[in-house]
Amino acid sequence: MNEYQNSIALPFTIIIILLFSGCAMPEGPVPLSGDVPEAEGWATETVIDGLEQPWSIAWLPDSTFMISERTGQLLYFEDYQAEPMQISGLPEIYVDGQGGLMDITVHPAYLENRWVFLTYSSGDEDSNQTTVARAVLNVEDQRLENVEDIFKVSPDKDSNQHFGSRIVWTSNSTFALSIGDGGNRPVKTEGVLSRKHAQMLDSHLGKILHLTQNGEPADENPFLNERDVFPEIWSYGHRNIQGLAYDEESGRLWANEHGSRGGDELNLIKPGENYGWPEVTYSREYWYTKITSETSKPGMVDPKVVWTPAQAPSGLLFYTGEAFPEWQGDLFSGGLQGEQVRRIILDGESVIGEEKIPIGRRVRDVKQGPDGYIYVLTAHDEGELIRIIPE
Ligand SMILES: [Ca+2]
Repeated sequence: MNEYQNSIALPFTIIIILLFSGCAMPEGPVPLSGDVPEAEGWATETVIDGLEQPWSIAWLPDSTFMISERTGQLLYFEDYQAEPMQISGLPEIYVDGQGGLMDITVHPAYLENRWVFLTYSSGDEDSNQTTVARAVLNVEDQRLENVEDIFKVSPDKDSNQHFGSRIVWTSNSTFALSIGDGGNRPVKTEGVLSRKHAQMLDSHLGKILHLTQNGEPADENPFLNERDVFPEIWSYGHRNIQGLAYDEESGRLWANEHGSRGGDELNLIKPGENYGWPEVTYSREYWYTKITSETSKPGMVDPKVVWTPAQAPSGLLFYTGEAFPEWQGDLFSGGLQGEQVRRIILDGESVIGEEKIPIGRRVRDVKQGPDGYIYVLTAHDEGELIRIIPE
């Protein structure tokens, strides 16, 4: 080792120690959740394989189901053994980076209106946005009809990152919709660092929105009559939410949220509240410098769980099924990076414990099937539908 090598070796060693020790992570009022015990009494079975980057699964009232693939296909399955049928009539989808065909959901009164809703990235690399489309599903012909873009995010952006894009129904005619902040530093939108849009109330980026089935702001939204504020906003200060769950009994809305490096969050969402990004966060830039030294501030809501190291959460379920009576009333949160599902044990609004269900593959979506089992989609090119059943 010559003198020059020696002079860079020591600082380099210190950086490596900091990177792997975790001791330089920001301190704050919420304890960091690292590894947790494994849940008991479950087993997994692969139900479907060969899916192309599946993003979401939704069942129709007759227990047939659809799976969206990010690369732009919507598949319909009559049962778990059947060959998939490709549904035609989709809108033109901008498939790039994190964008493409994303969430798929069935209207609560589907038997009356045959409506399905999907989220996708529209536009092109210079100008794109998350869009919600509503369509009538013609099952006989495997076709979408009367396809209508009922909501488009504003402003347009030119990155292929952070589309957010989960939908969860909050009543028979309204839904919450998560929208990402638009991209990592140094990505800008309309001349402003994209992440700063999360704190801007005249931008949909970095928000949870609350819409009617026609794409209008819902009646009870917190900012309906304020000047220069987008009336669709339900909560703000979010980075990128890819998991939303609604507890119909209590009316609680839960969201998991990607941090940058570490600092992923579980939040209890209340209307009008600020969840902090990027003013307060437990996460760091991907290259490890601080985003901010603050993890908490008055007027901003602390997360219920902070995942460091990152889970990269995607998919969130509030479980009510009969297959796992002990798990009723708990949340199940998928992890792309974590390659597991986290059981988050709830007592009302409090998190009282956490367990893991290792999957060993990147988890994109977590849903409860009509049979009460938990279903997991893995995000790979050769993605799978995995069923979690009692052992
Ligand atoms: Ca936050």
